[in-house]
Amino acid sequence: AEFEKRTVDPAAAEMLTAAGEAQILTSWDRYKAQQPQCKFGLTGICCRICIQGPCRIIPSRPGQDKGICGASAYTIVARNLVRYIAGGASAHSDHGREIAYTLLHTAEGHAKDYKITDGKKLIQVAEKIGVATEGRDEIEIAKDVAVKALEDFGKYDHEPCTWLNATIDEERRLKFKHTNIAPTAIDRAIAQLLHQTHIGTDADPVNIIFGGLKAALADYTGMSLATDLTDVLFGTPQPVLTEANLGVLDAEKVNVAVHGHNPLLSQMVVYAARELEKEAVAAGAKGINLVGICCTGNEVLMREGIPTASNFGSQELVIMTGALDAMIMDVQCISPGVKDLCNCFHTMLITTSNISKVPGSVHIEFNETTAMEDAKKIVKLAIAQYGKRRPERVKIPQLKKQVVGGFSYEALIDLFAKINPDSPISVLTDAIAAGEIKGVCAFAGCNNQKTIHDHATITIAKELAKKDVFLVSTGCAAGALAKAGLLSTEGVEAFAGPGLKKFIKRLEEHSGLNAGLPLVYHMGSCVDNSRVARLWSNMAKNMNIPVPQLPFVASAPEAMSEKSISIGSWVITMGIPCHVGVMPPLEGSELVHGVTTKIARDVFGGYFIFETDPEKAAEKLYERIEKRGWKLRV
Ligand code: BF8
Ligand code: SF4
Repeated sequence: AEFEKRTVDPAAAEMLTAAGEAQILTSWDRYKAQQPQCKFGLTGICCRICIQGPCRIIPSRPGQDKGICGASAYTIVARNLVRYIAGGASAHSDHGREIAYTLLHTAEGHAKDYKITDGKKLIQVAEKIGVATEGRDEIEIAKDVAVKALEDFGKYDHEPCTWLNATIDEERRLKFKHTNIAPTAIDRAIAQLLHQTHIGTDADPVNIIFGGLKAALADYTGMSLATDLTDVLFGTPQPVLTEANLGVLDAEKVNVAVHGHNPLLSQMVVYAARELEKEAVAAGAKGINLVGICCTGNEVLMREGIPTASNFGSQELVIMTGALDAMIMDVQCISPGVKDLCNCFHTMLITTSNISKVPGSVHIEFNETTAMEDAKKIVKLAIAQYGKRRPERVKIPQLKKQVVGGFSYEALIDLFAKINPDSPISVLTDAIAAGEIKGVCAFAGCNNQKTIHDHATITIAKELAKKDVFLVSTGCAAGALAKAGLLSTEGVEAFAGPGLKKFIKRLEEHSGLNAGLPLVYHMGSCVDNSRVARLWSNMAKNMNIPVPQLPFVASAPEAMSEKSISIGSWVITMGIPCHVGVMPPLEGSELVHGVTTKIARDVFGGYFIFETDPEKAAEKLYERIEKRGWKLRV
């Protein structure tokens, strides 16, 4: 019963009990040990930007109502907030840059293990960004597309980034121009934001926030090109049947987890594991069982149907099963605490990126020029590790749910086209106009120890489904929904309201798939929130309204990372209300809080809704959907 307060995932609860009995500490214990957390930090009024600090603001105390340099609470809160965006945009866009380099090197023949898998997508992307396609072969086009992508990082003209400009409508183009927040180069927007928030540069909180929004749109740019080019290299996801939760581990096979974000690695591991199946059998196993954790797990779930073992919050507990032979990590959201768990079991932690190492783990540098060789080396280590597994310590919770995933924007459109081939998106927008479904909510983001693991995400999704809201998801939110069975037809039966059920069943009848359609549509990893943006922009276009009038909302019920803050920030900038279920550190300034929740609404139409109670959050989100939908129907 105690663990009910920690997680609503029964498999995670089982493993937490086991960890408790074995006196193995996890992030749950460390969260507790951190209490109480510092109020100055929690409300954003601790400044450590220069080494005169830390300066902590007490508004009521003369002299301490400002930092040593004279910075007010609003300056400090704004600076701290936008520096998260700089961090998030760096992570997402650097990921995008690696994909772009690999596409370039593939076209130049230096990355021989990669190829252009989706030529159709390549042509579409080329046309979108103005690269000539007529009479040219794929390699030439791919090279130009990759160069254009790389230019978005550092071009020196004053035009907005190509991937941004090509994917927004005229109304937003003008809005971003008038507010001067369209980035001209991704790296510049991030570097400029760090400059802007250096001691003694910008003290104006509103100006600082607008600088933050420019970096957030740089984040969007990097994500959009990452999704596009990954689809070109590995294929655009199509509906796929798989499973989620710890029950996907197989006691009789070599269990290998890919963890992190970069599909350049995880996709190669998928290929390598297929080739090395026989070696696993020679080692006494029944084969290789590849599972995913976090977003790289989402990447290979979407394209290859690789099952999900866990999301961010329960990553350590995959090792707690005693059945994981190797955890292969690349970058982002890998808790260093996994190494402590590995030390208690036979699990080998393998790092692969030169910017992402963990002391005591095995490092196999992964290079695009030797990708397959590297991936095989890694998988072979996992196979060798299998022999060290201690069967008496294996305890796999027999819990898993079916997942129907793979809903890229294209896959959703294909699904709609079965009903209306002339205007597929109308299938969705007509249903909204008719009131059959009320609108769309996109779930994104993480797990956060400040919330009960998976609880808010699942609760809000169920509430909105009941009220006939069409649901899509990405990232670790999708992981939470997957483990709860909401990415399967089981979810439709249990939770869809009458209108939503009718809508999904109508799609299902025409789908031609050999599985029922899910309640929530998995659109991919966190960078794939670009797919979600594509969905709302094409819905708005089809309905002939600007995005801020669309009954479309977003929710990050368990936001945690800097990346989730940068995503949320571009989401509101695009005109979408965005709920966040964890209070970010900005209560130390009424002004900054007001800008993100109110002023943003006047300027962009999108704004943050901070609400830590999931039931209330669902009500607030629904109210926004209703209001926008109602305006459309009168
Ligand atoms: O990019 S949802 S915990 S894994 S940040 Fe991280 Fe958050 Fe998960 Fe993916 Ni996204
Ligand atoms: Fe203090 Fe100003 Fe330095 Fe921040 S920048 S630590 S408020 S002196």
